[in-house]
Amino acid sequence: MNDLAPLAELVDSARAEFAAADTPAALENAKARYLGKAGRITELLKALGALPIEEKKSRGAQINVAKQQIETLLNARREALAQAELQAQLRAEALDVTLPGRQRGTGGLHPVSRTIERIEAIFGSMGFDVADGPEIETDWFNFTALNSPENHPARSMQDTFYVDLKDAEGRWLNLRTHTSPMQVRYARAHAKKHAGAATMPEIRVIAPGRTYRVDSDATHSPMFHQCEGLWIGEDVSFKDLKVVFTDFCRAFFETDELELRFRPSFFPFTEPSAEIDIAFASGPLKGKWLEVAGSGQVHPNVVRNFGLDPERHIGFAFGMGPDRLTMLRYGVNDLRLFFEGDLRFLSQFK
Ligand code: 2NL
Repeated sequence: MNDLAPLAELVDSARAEFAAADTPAALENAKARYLGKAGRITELLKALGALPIEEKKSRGAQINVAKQQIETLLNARREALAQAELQAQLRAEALDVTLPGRQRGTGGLHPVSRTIERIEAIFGSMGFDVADGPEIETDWFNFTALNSPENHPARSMQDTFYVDLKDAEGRWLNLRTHTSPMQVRYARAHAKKHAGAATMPEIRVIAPGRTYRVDSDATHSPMFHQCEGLWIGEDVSFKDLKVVFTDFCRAFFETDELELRFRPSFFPFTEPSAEIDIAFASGPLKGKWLEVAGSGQVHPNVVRNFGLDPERHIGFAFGMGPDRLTMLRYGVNDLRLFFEGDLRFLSQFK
């Protein structure tokens, strides 16, 4: 009896079904149809029981050969599907190592911060300390100590930002309108430290920082910067102010070719007072007088509020705007650009 032909066909059809199975699950289903409990090979083996012993042996051997061939086909297909899955995963996770790396942007100092650092370095070289302190001030430090009259317009809500908090005297706190209150704090601490001593070291300090006024246009920002300077000693005069400020301007603008003009003015906290103008001898602003600072001899009432005797301790003070100095130095004509935080503008100063 030749039953080999149907067995060969069975192996061929298993090969075709395994090849058609394109997922491991489909392959296991196909396997069940041949080798499972009710699979075709299993059925054939079960049927052996009814045959006589000699036939059972030879037929059984034939079926087992077919069974082994099908198992070999199954394992080959399993291996092929596992390989295909691995290759697909590798393709999905592929990295292109030739792509350029992600850039990490470099930061930079704000142009106004650069100006303040330059101011600190220049005055530092002349022996000035740098002080900083609260941006929310009391009425006394911001106005009264600086000889500002009780009814001065600067104290009005139209000019000054008030905070919904009161100090020990029941007066509203404000956002400091200048950095002078910090110098008052510094001078008072200095005077207290040396109280009772025969001599007191000079006060030489600058106070840079944020200041606030109710004002907003191309040349005024509600938040702006100020840097004030103070030099108090026993014989510090207006002449010293002229020397110090001239040296500062030459260092800051990196030229000796500039003129300074001290134009009489008025501030409550100084007497006499002067606006300081400069004019460059060359460049785009040649010959044009530019106002860069206010200044003067510290008013005796203010010296008294430092806790010092104005008959003994005298000196000068000045105040300037680092924002305006930055505009002058870089030729920027709209102050608001500095405070909008647009990196396309700011990164040009790195
Ligand atoms: C201006 C005017 C000035 C001062 C600021 C000052 C500070 C103390 C005592 C006396 Cl503690 N004066 N500062 C003096 C004169 C002018 O600034 O126009 N700044 C941009």
